Parts: sequence; C-alpha cells; structure tokens
Amino acid sequence: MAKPIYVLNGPNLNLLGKREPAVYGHESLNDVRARTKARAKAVGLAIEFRQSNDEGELVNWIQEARDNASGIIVNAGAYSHTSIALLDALQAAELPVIEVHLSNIFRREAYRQHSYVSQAAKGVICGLGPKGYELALEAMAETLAGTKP
Ligand code: CA2
Repeated sequence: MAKPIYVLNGPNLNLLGKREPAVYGHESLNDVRARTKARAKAVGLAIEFRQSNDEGELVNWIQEARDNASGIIVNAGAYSHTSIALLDALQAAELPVIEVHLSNIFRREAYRQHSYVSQAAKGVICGLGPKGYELALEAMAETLAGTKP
C-alpha cells in the first residue's frame, strides 16, 4: 500500500467556518477534510489530514512524514510567515511539498506576503479557498506519477 499524503494545517485553521467568512469562507476544517479526502480517493491517493496550533507538533509531524508519507501538503497558517523551524523540517523531509493558502496572501497585509514554507515547496496554491486543497492533491498525484517535472 502506498504511503499517504500528509495534509498538515497550522494555527487557527480549526476556527474555519466559525469566524471571518469574508476572508476564509463558510466551510469548516472538517468540510475541507472531506473534500480533500474525496479528491485524494479520485486520484488514487490516501491522506492523513491533521491540524495543530502548536509549531513543535507540526515539526514533529513533518519529521514523521519523512518515513511515513509520500508527500506533504501544508497550510502552515501564520507560521508560514514566521517559522524557520518548519522550513528546516520540510527541507529535511526530502519529500514533495505543496503549500496551500485559502486566501490570496499577496492581496493582504505585507507581513503575509512572504512565506518561509515556500522555499521548501514545489508549488504554491493560494486564493482559491478549499478548492486549493483539491488542486494540490491533483498536482501531488501528477508529481508522484512522474508526469510533471
Ligand atoms: O489563507 C490562509 O490559508 C492562511 O494560511 C490562513 C491563516 C493566516 O494566518 C495566513 O496568513 C493565511 C489563518 C488561519 C485561519 O484563521 C482564522 C481566524 C479566524 C477565523 C477563521 C480562521
């Protein structure tokens, strides 16, 4: 059995659908999990979908992914803009990484317009809401199948 794709979500993403719908939409993180899982199944992949508000826990999960996953899709939330620890862990994982953001970080505050995570990512999807997770799954499937350089 192929190893799953780790889909890792950072701080405050557990609040999705509960506040700030104008920025993040109406879907809960559980809704996002369901659509991501369905898309994964459609492209022949399995996912391990997790969320943590704790930077160290995210680092531990990325280290775990090195042995147990075939790729990482990550929305590191605000840690994207601050965390060299997450960047180091992602680079050490030596796995394909795709970064996702629900909002278009380039239309927002200047402090959201740089992501450390991006330096470890094969690609970045932002501004497309929960659909971005599905697109990341498709891109990951193509990457793992070797059909995309
Ligand atoms: O657009 C994204 O996906 C973000 O990663 C979301 C983060 C934000 O810090 C990043 O700059 C961009 C925030 C996570 C969600 O925060 C919420 C706060 C209140 C209500 C709902 C979600």
